[in-house]
Amino acid sequence: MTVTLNDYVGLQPAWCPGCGNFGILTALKKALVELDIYPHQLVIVSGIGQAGKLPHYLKCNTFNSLHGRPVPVAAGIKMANRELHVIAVSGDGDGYGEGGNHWLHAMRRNHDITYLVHNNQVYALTRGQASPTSDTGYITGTTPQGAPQPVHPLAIAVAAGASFVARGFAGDSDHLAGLIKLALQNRGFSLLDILQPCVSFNHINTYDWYKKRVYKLEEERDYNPVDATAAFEKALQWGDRIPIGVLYINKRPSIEDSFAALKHTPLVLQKHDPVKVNGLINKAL
Ligand SMILES: Cc1ncc(C[n+]2csc(CCOP(=O)(O)OP(=O)(O)O)c2C)c(N)n1
Ligand code: SF4
Ligand SMILES: [Mg+2]
Repeated sequence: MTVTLNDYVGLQPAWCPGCGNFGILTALKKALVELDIYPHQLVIVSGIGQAGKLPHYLKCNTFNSLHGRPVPVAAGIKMANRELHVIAVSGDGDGYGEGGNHWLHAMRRNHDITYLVHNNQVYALTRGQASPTSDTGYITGTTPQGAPQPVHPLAIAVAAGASFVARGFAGDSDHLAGLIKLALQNRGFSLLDILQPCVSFNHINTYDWYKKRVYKLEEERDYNPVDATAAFEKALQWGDRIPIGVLYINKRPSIEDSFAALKHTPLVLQKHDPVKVNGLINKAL
């Protein structure tokens, strides 16, 4: 038996018609089916926002955490049971704003999780305020004089030593599915920033706006994603041309690989000895 798209059918999405999140949901399901990952082998953890609703629309193990908090929950799940595939899902506000500190240190520690960030450059659920990735000068109710300069999430990821850094576009779900597959296959922290048009609140960064600018890195013959300096340069590129594809690969042991206690048996299957645990706690006090 193999996994089919039907195995993943969840609730009916409540996103606006035309929302970029649909392209991401389609790509994710395609990637899971092509990798033959069964719903019971997968946990998707999300935060709060339009992106945070994604796990509701799939039938698998899910955990809807707090705003900005999916990464620590996902990291804990992976530490407890490294046999599971663990995906964390955020919006740009959830991931790079409220959850920025968790994101930064999870990349540095190299937790073996895949992080999908639906980047619509706006706080969509709360009706259109500026987010950390809103372009300079972007006017909203909270930024009447225009937003300050945005963060460059991929540059931060390269600097923090994430082991896989990529960008996809919700308007090209086949290409995006390929990137999700690569992210899931990487053993370590995989950041996949996804350009996701919000048709209701972001009337600047539209499908057309992105389509005119995105280009695929794999079509650049001499681009080498293991070169950190080249990756950093690409990660800062934003404006007339925006690269999508795999920007950076930094093969190194994940934190789970570094713990001797996790090497052979997942923590969840190990025998719990309360006497030993109490002894350790008393020693630490
Ligand atoms: C601690 C906390 N602060 C603020 C909020 C209100 N809030 C809910 S969603 C959201 C922004 C979501 O933006 P983003 O993460 O970009 O997701 P999107 O809706 O754009 O997908 C905010 C500020 C909250 N729920 N919890
Ligand atoms: S408000 Fe924007 S992000 Fe939210 S469902 Fe509608 S189009 Fe999508
Ligand atoms: Mg957003």
